[in-house]
Amino acid sequence: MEDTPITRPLVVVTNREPYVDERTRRGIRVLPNAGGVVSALDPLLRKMGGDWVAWGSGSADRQTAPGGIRPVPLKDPRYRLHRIYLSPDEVQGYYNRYANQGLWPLSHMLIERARFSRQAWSVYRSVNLKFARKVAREGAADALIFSHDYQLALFPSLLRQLRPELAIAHFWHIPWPTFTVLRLCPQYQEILRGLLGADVLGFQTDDDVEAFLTSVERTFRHVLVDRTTQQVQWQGRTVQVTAFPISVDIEEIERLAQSPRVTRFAHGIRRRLASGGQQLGISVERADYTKGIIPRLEALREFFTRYPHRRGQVNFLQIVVPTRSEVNAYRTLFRQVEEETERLNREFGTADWKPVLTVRRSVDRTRLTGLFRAADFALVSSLFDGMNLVAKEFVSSQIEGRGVLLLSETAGASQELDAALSVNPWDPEGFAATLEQALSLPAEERIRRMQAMQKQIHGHTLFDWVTAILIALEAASEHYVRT
Ligand code: GDG
Repeated sequence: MEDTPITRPLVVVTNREPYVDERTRRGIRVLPNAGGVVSALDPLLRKMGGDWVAWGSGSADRQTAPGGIRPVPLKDPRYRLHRIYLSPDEVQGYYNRYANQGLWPLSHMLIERARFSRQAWSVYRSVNLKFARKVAREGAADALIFSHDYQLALFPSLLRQLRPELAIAHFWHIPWPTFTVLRLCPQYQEILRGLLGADVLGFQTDDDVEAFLTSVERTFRHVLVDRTTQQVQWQGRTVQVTAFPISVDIEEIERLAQSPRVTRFAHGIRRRLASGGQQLGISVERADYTKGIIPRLEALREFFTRYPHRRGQVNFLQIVVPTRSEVNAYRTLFRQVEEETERLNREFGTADWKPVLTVRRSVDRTRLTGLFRAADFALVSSLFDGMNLVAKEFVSSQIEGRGVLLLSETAGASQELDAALSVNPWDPEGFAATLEQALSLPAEERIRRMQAMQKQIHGHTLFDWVTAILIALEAASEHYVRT
């Protein structure tokens, strides 16, 4: 990234902030946000410098950001974090309700879970306007504005109205639903208009781009949509709609995976497994219903039923990180996972073996990388997933190439990682059979598959993702700067 061709000032805009400052009895604690979006953008801004606008959600956030600006890092700052403060009602309407109970399930095509209300919509709109006003006040004329995801769908057009000359790229991290599903959202036309305020609209896969272009075509009959160039002519401007599959910093992960600490940790796990002749499987995700945790437990039940010789041989570790606990559906899911796991363990477990172990909190990056390195297989069972970074992180950590990745065919990552064994989370019997196949794969075949996927990720890193979007944005917005 040192040799990044980007020279214009960068402003990143996200819902979540990269660092949350929390007041504790022992003073202020800085909590880095471990989500996919943030871990992608923080290293970039640290290298390039710039500004990041986000919701300040920490109890000590005001204290560490005099005038709303918090330097990052606090000592020897590399970039500025601009915090936007939201009232409890705003958080409820904009984030918990419209974004997380409406757009999130809709985009993952789990329509029975989607709830929309005009009241939540109006709060969603006003918070998007708050973000737009902040950037409009402070953004330099030649700045590249890079906004993100389903919480800020209206931001591009609201900012465009306030500052027509600004260059705006918006990246949609989750799937784009088919038009049949999209139109169930009462405000879908406004959502489309909101996004079309950008110069560059990025999606994870070509399927998402195709679904988005179809939505535009079907909604606005007279708008010109060019499938070859993937451009939409919108209110006298050209909107470039392109797939930019997000990725990971594989070199950094490899460095960490080979570090003495991770190596010691991973070897320790392997020694314990070898003494019992056992294999280790792993899954890691936020406790979100889109990740297919319950279907995966069903597949495991099927697996231990159909292949009884595997009982006592396979240890499965599921890391389930609490998330969005203000939303009912998430609390219910967390309980269901507990119940289903206990049931499975009661059914198959013995005095000295439990099929599934659960960790119910976030695990630090060093341990996580050690577990990824040591594991014999990983299960990514998403019902729908924009990309799924866990799949790419697992592959990047597999120094010995021993592990097999079982990857849901409905996760964006499956379009690139074609040497994974693909599973359908809706098909427990097929899932179980594929797990049996994975456990029986010879070592050379495992290594061959893993190396093919590692090569693929080396060719498309996180920095390639960011650079491609910003280059497209510079190109798309050159005329604003010239005129
Ligand atoms: C959205 C889209 C898209 C998780 N548990 C722990 C932990 N994590 C880290 C993972 C990974 C990130 O959180 C999760 O990213 P995913 O991509 O898997 O999933 P979402 O959070 O749903 O992300 C998704 C992504 O945006 C980026 O565009 O790929 O499709 O839904 O980095 O490692 N990290 C640590 N401990 C944990 O316990 N340290």
